[in-house]
Amino acid sequence: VTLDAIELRVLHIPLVSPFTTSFGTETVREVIVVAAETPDGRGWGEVVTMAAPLYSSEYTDSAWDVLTRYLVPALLERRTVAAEEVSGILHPFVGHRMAKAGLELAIIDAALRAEGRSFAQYLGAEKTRVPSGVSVGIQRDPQALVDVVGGYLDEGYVRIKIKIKPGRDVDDTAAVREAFGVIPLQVDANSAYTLQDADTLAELDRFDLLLIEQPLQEDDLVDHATLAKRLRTPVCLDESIVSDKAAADALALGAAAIINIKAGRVGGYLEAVAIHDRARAAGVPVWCGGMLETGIGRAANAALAALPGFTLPGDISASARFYDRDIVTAPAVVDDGHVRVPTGPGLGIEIDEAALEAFTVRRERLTL
Ligand code: OSB
Ligand code: MG
Repeated sequence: VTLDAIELRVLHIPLVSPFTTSFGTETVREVIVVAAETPDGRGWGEVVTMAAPLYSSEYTDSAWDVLTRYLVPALLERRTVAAEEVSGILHPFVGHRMAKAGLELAIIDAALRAEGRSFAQYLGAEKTRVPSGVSVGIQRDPQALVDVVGGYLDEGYVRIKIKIKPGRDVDDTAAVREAFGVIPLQVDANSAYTLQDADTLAELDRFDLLLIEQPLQEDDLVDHATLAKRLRTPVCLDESIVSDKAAADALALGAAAIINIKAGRVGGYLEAVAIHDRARAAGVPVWCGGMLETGIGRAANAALAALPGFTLPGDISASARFYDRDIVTAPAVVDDGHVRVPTGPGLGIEIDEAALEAFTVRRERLTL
């Protein structure tokens, strides 16, 4: 596509309820939206950084800085870029994978809209709808957690993931298991433990969980492999899988029996497909993670999750699980436990310009 300009915005979108993980509580989703302006129209992307560097080293202002000073100028200088060239052009800049991913998505969307081709088809999707799991934050106490989980089960979610942290693990998991029986259930620690906690984590074995997600730190690949030998529950990595190379290393070490794929965390949807392909060849199941995406990222995730190696339900929930008002005209819904894979050109979404404006707290339009 030919790039006329790239517009960046920071949005503040209120959450329907606070979202608490082992690393903090969010009440507003601060997110960067990217619009790639071309002669044929705009393409949309979303940078999934959070406001503070608690989940990963990136955060809103680091992404804004690297985008405005380095990444966007490098693309604008080329004037015309193919979607598949973006990661190579941005490769000299170390790290900042979420920033790169959001920018790449906007270019891919612009290119596919011009071609009239869907993102799902472009990625190699094989399904028309994907099973919908929900990620449930830490609540006031186990009974409150049971109440919230019950609500999501009533809405049709086919898999429950609960967030855990030290002191809020075994009892919370036991409460959900006792209340609902043999539902598909998994836990996510967001790096809150160390190898010293192996005995506590082994207590979770009795709940027959689908997996335990990211118990240890991002760079603890060897410790994850050691922990995996002590647990019956399969170890799934999220934070640690920052690239296809990291995925290769994790598989070689036996650090991951399952991989959570998030395009932002790995630097883009094309890198995400590479990890999918690698895991599939190795017989390792993958599922699509989430980052409280707006309708832009949610549409892209649904397409990614429709690839054949995504054999476990992802964190692919309805827009209404997080937002009263989204920035797309037809926010994702859960129907019979599934979300539809968009079929329109590009991401197959239309931006609700009024909502976009209403949530914008910062904007900059960059040109050559
Ligand atoms: O660890 O999967 C995670 C949200 C923000 C940061 C990290 C994580 C999450 C979630 C929410 O679990 C997933 C979703 O968007 O539904
Ligand atoms: Mg996670």
